Amino acid sequence: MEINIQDDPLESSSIRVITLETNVLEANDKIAAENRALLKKKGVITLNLISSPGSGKTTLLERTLIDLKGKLRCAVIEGDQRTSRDAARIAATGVPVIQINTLSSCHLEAAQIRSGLKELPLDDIDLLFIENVGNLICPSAFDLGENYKVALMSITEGEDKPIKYPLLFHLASIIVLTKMDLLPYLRFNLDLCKQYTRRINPEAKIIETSVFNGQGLETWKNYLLELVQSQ
Ligand SMILES: Nc1nc2c(ncn2[C@@H]2O[C@H](COP(=O)(O)OP(=O)(O)OP(=O)(O)O)[C@@H](O)[C@H]2O)c(=O)[nH]1
Ligand SMILES: [Mg+2]
Repeated sequence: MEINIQDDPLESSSIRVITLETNVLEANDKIAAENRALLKKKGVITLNLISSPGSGKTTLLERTLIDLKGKLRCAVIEGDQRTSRDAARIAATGVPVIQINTLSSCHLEAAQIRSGLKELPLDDIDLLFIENVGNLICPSAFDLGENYKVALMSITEGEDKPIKYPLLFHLASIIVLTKMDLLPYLRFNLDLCKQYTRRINPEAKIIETSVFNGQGLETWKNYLLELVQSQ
């Protein structure tokens, strides 16, 4: 049945929005597939790190990159709405890094990653981290061509985030709880958080970490090494 868009302006506007979103995502997915094929050809494993702003993505990366030096050849693509502050932090570790500023957008898109990949020495990289724009919702919808999505959640955010923002936690292969050193000072129910997470994603690996006291970092780094070695 055809909808007469003149009769129902509300209906017509919602139909147009859905069509636009579908087109945008289809175009994005096509480029993401090309990125994925290129990365596979070059033997690069790629992780897309997604979380709320300030949950500790860059801090975990800084520490990881320093610790993995000499074991894995890493690179980073940083996504932020503005500034190159995170890229400067990563560059200080000596690892190749590209900063993308998304300006008005709240997530990275595959075309931006395609541009970033052109600037990186892919033949000399084993593991590529993409730090997405700090946002728990939008980045999950946009495939970038990564092998795995990594959801980070700091325990200061409250244990209910996995059920309130389920898409990311559903899609993530790895869920990293950050800032575990703060547990004694918070009213954060770790068991409940894990129960909520398992409701959304029974399979994902959950790693409890703190960059400040070192908790879980060996598990995280061993996981990364295994990912690369098993490809
Ligand atoms: N207590 C504690 N604080 C941490 C830890 N890791 C990071 N932080 C603090 O959390 C704040 C944000 O850290 P970032 O690494 O910049 O967070 P981010 O997720 O990269 O932030 P955006 O890129 O802006 O989304 C900083 O003040 C860090 O020092 C941790 O393990 N424990
Ligand atoms: Mg950051």
